[in-house]
Amino acid sequence: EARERTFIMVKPDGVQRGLVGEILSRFEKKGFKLVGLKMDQPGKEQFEQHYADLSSKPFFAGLVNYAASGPVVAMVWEGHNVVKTGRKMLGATRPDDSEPGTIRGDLAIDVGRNVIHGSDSVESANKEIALWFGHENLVQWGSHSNSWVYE
Ligand code: YYY
Ligand code: MG
Repeated sequence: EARERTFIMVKPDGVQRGLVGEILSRFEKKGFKLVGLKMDQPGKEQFEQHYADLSSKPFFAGLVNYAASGPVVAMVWEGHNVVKTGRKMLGATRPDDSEPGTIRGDLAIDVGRNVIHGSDSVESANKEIALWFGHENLVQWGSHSNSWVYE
């Protein structure tokens, strides 16, 4: 059956701070299936597209500079309700509004260094997956855990 997909990215601060394994592990342990993974350092143009909806915000230029300032780790995770659940796992945009137990609540302090990106809707996820991977480049595989994760 077709399951939902979301785009998750460890931003440059998360990579520099050695948080890639921790973040990947949270999604993996939850039971979601990894179907795309790459380290990348694209130019600012890609982040201008990725964050196009925010182009009129005062923090846009700083956000794009920061995002392009070092390597990121991009992932696509698949599973039931993964977009909404992924956002819950991230926490709020502002780490000081994020509950302990969430990625930003546990691992970040500043909104401008909040370590991770996650798609905010299925529609955004589809756009972001197309931009970063291309849907045809994701890996389709059968997880042996499937029948132990889903009833
Ligand atoms: O989806 P999410 O990352 O939680 O927040 P967005 O509203 O899409 O903003 C993207 C990104 O921009 C956010 O993760 C940090 C940064 N940002 C900021 O630096 N200052 C703000 N007031 C709001 C967002
Ligand atoms: Mg967003």
